Amino acid sequence: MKVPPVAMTIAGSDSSAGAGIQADLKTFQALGVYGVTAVTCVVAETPGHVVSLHGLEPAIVRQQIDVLVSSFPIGAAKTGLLYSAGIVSEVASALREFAQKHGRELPLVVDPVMIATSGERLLEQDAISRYAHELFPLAALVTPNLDEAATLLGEAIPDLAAMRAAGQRLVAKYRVPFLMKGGHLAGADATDVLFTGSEAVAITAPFLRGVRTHGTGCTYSAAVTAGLAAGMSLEPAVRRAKAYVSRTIAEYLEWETADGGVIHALNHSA
Ligand code: PXL
Repeated sequence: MKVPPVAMTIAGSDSSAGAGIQADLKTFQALGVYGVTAVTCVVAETPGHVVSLHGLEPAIVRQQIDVLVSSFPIGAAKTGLLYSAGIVSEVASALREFAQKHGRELPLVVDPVMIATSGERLLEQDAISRYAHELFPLAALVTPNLDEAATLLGEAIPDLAAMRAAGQRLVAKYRVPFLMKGGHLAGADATDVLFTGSEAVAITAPFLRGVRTHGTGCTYSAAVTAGLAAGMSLEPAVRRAKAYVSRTIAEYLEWETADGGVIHALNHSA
């Protein structure tokens, strides 16, 4: 008999399986954690193109969370694409109720997914302020990329110095740890900075050119969640997650399409 750690993802379904709950489950599995899912929306897409996005009723998302937390010994959870303001509030309410009932918070990684790597908007505009007021206070870690951090602060983040300043401000404002993901700052390295309030720790890996990296954000936050579910503390969980994501990118998968293009995917067996 085996008793693996359990992690819950609350996120959208990506038909191409590179991002969303599919990426989360592959990541949990690869890191020895059993994953359970609360689906928020269904996205019909290929890695470069979102065709349609259909959100579920907040009550349906709530039912999935409630049935999971009342049966599985969930060690940590993450949120990915939450789609609407109503879902953000419902998720926050379910997690607050969990904390009240159990006398402890469920370690929560909040990946504030707003825009796809391909540029399409995924989150309704009015959901952003709900994140700040309702979900961030419950987080063990928030993992914005530079575009998401810029949206949260209302200003551009053009370089590493601006990223460091932005991280300090986000931590001071919301009083929870932030992992600022600098992968979009094209340079020789992909540098992220973990802000815990007392400290700012840079975490770096070589930047790999020419790979279409749909799903890296989901994979990264899922890998951190897997670490927390297994009892790791925050910084080691983030360092291991960064190494995991880098591996899935370095050993990427590739197919040719009928029209002569290529599709890339992260390799979770790497
Ligand atoms: O990569 C962001 C993302 C997250 N979640 C879902 C997605 C996407 C990108 O397309 O479809 C469900």
